[in-house]
Amino acid sequence: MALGVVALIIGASALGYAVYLGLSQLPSQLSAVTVNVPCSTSQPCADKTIRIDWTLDDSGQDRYNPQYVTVVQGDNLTIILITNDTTDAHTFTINLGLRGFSSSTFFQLNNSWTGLSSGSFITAGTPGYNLNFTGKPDGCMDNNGNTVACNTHKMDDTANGGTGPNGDCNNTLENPPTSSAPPCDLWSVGYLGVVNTPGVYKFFCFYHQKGGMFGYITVLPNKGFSA
Ligand SMILES: [Cu+2]
Repeated sequence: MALGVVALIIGASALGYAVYLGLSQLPSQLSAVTVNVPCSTSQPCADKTIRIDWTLDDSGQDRYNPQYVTVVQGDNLTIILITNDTTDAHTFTINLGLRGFSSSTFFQLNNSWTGLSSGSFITAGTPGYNLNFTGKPDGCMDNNGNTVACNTHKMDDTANGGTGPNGDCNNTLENPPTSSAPPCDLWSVGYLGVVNTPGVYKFFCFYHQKGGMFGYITVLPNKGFSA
């Protein structure tokens, strides 16, 4: 009996987790968290700048920090993607369903500087595969899903032996990466805009999604929001 109850609890939580990870709709557990803040698309609840760092987890895998972000329906979001990797390029890519757009529409920041690599999760010969980017990043998309010039910046790292704000990252691919070059401090900023559709939305790195570099933005329902 006790075993059965435990199994039931484990089963139920496993299901809840699967639902949470798999759907872009709000999990039932979170629907109860509905807030009531009067705001609209033209008068957002709050302006929130979300800083997303690239990091490595305990086993050396590429990850985002934070991986989970919670905002309120009607918040006005700006995303900063900061990557300080020695070898690999990273993106912040998210479906624009949280702004009420179709599932084929994406917002994307791209920190793929000259000299970086797409890494080992992209198959050679398929889009995005590049072991040594030779130009500044492209493929960025704005908050309406339109292609825009990437506004990626590189820190002036000359004092640390780097190549300066316009130089290459100088991280020639080694396998495994053992580059002694300094990490390449990159950042880009994108205006994501007012999130008007509650749900759980996955954001991911185009190059490392298969390796687990993804996270979720939860948009809590807001009774006080009007379009
Ligand atoms: Cu990545």
